[in-house]
Amino acid sequence: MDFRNGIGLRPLGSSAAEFEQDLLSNLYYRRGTTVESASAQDAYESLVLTVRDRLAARRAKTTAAHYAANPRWVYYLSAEYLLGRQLEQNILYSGTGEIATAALKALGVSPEEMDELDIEPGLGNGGLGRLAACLVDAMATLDIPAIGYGIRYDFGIFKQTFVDGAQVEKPDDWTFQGNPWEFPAPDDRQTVFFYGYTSRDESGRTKWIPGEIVLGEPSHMLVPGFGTETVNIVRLWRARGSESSFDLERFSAGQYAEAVQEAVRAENISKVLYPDDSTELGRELRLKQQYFLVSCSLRDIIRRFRLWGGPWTDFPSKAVIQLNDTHPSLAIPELMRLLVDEEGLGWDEAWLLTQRTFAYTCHTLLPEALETWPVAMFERLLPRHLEIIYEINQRLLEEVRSRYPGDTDRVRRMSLIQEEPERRVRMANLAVVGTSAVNGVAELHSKLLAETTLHDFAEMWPGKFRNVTNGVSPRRFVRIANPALSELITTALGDSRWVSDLDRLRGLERFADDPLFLRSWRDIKRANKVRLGLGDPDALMDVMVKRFHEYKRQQLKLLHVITQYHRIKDNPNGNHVPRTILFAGKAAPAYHAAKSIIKLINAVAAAIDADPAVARYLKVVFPPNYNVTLGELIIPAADLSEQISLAGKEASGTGNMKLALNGALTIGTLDGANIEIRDRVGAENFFLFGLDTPAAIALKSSGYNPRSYYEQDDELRAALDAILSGAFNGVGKEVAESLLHWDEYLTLADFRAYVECQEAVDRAWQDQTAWTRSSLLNTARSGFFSSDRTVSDYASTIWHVEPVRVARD
Ligand code: NBG
Repeated sequence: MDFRNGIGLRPLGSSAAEFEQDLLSNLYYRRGTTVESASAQDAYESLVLTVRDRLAARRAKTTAAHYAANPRWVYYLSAEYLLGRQLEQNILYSGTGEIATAALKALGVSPEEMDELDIEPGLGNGGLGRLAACLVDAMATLDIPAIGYGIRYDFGIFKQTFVDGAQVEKPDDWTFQGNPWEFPAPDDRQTVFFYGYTSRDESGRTKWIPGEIVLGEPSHMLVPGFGTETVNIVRLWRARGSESSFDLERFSAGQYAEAVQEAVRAENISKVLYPDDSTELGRELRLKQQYFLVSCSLRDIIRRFRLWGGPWTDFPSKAVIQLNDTHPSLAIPELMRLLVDEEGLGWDEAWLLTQRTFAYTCHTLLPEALETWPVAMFERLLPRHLEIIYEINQRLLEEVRSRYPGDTDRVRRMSLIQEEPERRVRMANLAVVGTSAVNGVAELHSKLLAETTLHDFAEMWPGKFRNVTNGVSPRRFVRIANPALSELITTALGDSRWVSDLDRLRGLERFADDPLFLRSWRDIKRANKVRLGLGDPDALMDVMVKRFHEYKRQQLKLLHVITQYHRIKDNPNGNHVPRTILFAGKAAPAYHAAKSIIKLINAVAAAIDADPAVARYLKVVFPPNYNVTLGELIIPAADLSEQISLAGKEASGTGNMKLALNGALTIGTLDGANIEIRDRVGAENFFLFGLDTPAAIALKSSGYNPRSYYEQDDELRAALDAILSGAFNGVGKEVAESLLHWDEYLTLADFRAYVECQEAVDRAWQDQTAWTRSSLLNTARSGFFSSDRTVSDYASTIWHVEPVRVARD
């Protein structure tokens, strides 16, 4: 292999003329068409190739620099990536914006038309997948040698449509037109085993004799750094049958389905992203996906390790593997299997290497969201891994017994195997035991993890636990999403260094009392509302965008909307602050309670629209199919950011950060990263309400009775009664019933405090100068929430990696 990659290549020009020349060459030679007959798709793909080539040249230089440095690499394993559209990002990162726009004129198309053809790869569900994308962006920006590994699902997160207000899911065939951004690398394909049995040879070594063999074929997408030459990659695996999986004999005999069944079974592994981000689906195919990702990626990591040679003892100093939640935690027994069974290392040595190589990020607190798998399924699908897990467990429990003699309850809790009601493997316990660092994703979350969900482990190994507060990409969510604001910030600060050094936003504080500046700030917010095109741009834009989950409490927001509706109806000539309430987000297809809430929101929106006396002051909009692209339009237009989860339930939230950075004021509980946002932007620029975590726990354990709130609060009762009486087209009675009888997430308990806090929002809105000042201060003081800061925290406290700079030409 030649690692002087890229050296000696003809450099790609940086002038408009050269870009245009390359664009036309791509049109002729790669698309096989001409300017006269090119379709929009032809133009788009030629443009992609022209931009991509410029990044590919940097990629080659990056590879060469990395190879020479032989550094410790970060391998980020994640079942999900929500990368967002690539075109605008890659044009920005390659610095080709102006020359691309000029060149497109030659083809008679606009950059906006091209963006419309750029399909977002929806390979994730929500915050966890988008966080993975923000982290790989930051790793490249900080020149950290890294690869993100994931799955190239044929179908990403479903497309959400509404039929009579109800969510209906449509498949997301995101590669229908192909994906011009990716580089297939079939020569790096890997072989993955499933099922079968184990046996021991004469020397006592275990061998796994598989029952099914599947191929994993990688392709990668480029992950450029901003303001640097580094281009990293995400490598995504796609499952396929082996060469012999097509049965020609059967095909010839007319048994068409049977002829391809083996290949179809293999390909199903990477067919769909599971549309579920909090609860375990309990399906074998999902476990198969997880093992598929892990097995392909580890073999690839080892292949790369071997390029340099070196003994296994060096492995942890060349690779740190970050597990994004428990989905890839099978990597722990898989590395043990490779080291012990295939490489012949002793258990103890292999275990030390394994622990030193892995680190684990936990993204939840909900116990029901911690993955477990039935032992019986494991035994069938991954017989050798189950043996290894038993061995790890035996050693773990020995240690627990010797540290805490007689504490059988603790042994039961810490075991990797849950015994009742069904034997299951606890993946979070495995991930904690098999790694050297475990982190939560916000201060409160990390604290609660150590005190509750993972308490026994934190007590036994306190040094393993830490916090790394999440962050978001300032490129994606400010520079690209909000170009007008970015320009204003750059002008105010004198340069654009803030884009990769977000603490510089602090410099905006000097303008907090400058009326002209505040005027421009407000004008941009208004223009962003016009760009979004939903609701009156002079109304307060009140935004709740996130997955639908009862703990996030969209139902609380909705009860406030109904209350506001009633107040306006009762007093149509009152002094009401006009608001547009924007909801967006998807519910897991099998999550009926969340889908009922969606349907009810749409019904309430329709009732309000139909009532002209109310519609002047209140409008509810619910654009379907929330994704990164839609988020980039909505977030810059928001005045108010709704972060109203029950305290102690939202691990972090990252939408809260994106909104604050774009100058929205938060109304929120003391949950997740809200706490840190409030600490930074200042309590006077944040609308706080509701129970805190200890109060929520105390209320629950004292025997919470939601009905007492209903009985004592007239407005709450009126809102729930309206739903129960069928006022919204008869929709949503089950939502109200469930709140009255159960209300798992204390919605009714927080209702009054929330409504009063919304009154404070209305009062604050009346003074536009003060509001705009707060908006500016939210942006100025949110620099901490850059994913660059998150990645440098990981790099210094967990990964212990150094940047490798790629020289400019
Ligand atoms: C989610 C949390 C969010 C958090 C993201 C990213 C899962 C399992 N967890 O609060 O619910 O912001 O992870 O850390 O999807």
